[in-house]
Amino acid sequence: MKLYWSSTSPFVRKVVVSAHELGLSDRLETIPTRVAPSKPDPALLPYNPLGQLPTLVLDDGTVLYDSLVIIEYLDHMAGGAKLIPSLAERRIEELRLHALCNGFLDLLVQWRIESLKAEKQIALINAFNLKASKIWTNLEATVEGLAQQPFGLSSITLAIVAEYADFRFPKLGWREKYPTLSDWHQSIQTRPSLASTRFFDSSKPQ
Ligand SMILES: N[C@@H](CCC(=O)N[C@@H](CS)C(=O)NCC(=O)O)C(=O)O
Repeated sequence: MKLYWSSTSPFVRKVVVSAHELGLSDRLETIPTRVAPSKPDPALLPYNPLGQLPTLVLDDGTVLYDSLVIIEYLDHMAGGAKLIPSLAERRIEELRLHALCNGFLDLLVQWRIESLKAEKQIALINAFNLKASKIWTNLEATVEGLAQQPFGLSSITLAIVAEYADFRFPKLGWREKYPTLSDWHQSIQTRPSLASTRFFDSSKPQ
């Protein structure tokens, strides 16, 4: 399977960490790809008209996106219900928490794009700040319950929120403000799936 990949994409990382947790990482051939909303990659568009990463091309030519669909597919390949529970109540809660964490990743990616612009929209930055503080507070209250659950889709996505915030927003200081979340992340960050897939900026020397 070919995975259109970038070392800085939190959505790609969800897929790579999930594959690792499921014992499928050696089945992924990664295709390094650079995309930005203003710079679609012409080589990716024939597979994914959204021009987004991650995109997975199966050996029979079937194309899958986005990250949630790819993870659901990998979970089925591994026997099912390993990362996403099958029973309705647990499944819905897992998907809701994933939606919160994944929406936070969307916000953080948009925030970074905006913060790199010469002329920033202050109203947008203010809205990002407001929503981020509400989301962190919600996650701080939720994480103790999450720690009791198997390490699945929502835990993976939350771990990536924490690491993406450290990677792209090192001055945010979220660890001091949200200590339960920070302690949880410290307790899981040595998992091989996370330790072997850290973010890195390929445009800078390692
Ligand atoms: N909902 C998608 C979001 C994917 C996404 O936003 N990927 C970014 C890279 S971090 C991208 O491809 N951006 C380029 C674009 O939107 O044109 C997912 O979960 O896979």
